[in-house]
Amino acid sequence: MRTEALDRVRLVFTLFDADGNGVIEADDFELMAGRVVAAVPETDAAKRSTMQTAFRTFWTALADNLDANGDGKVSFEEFQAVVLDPEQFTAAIGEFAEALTAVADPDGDGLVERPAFVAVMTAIGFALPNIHALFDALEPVGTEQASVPVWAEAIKEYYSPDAAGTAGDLLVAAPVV
Ligand SMILES: [Ca+2]
Ligand SMILES: [Ca+2]
Repeated sequence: MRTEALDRVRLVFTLFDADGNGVIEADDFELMAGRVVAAVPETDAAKRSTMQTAFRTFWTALADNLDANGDGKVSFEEFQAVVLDPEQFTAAIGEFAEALTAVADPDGDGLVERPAFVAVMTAIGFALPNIHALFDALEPVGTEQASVPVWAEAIKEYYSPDAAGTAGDLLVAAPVV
């Protein structure tokens, strides 16, 4: 496994453990979905509902594949297996990425404005300087809008164990002050 992938796994585990109790559970995904919905209040009910479903599907895929001892919780030790067999999560991650980015694009024009991008990524738990660095990497210079499909691809790539030097690594990098 690449170091970059392990760093991402560590960060993703921390983010997914939304209530910070040290394990990932169904409640964490409900909490995260609620935060994202609150971050983009202008998004319509259909997109919200699709996103909530995608978050639940993602949790189910994680639990089915990673909860080795069947206690309904995914510990960090269990979670590390995500990078050993990422293909099992490709479909769930794809659905998650599409639904999450759609919520940040309420008018559905395929572009996300910086404030909506920042609101959603902050709701997920990323650090502000890293969020802006990722937006700058995705955005055609000076437009203050990024492509929603390019963002969704960056999310999918983020989970790839062999990827290095990806835009998503900007989320792991130490915040630039
Ligand atoms: Ca938790
Ligand atoms: Ca477990």
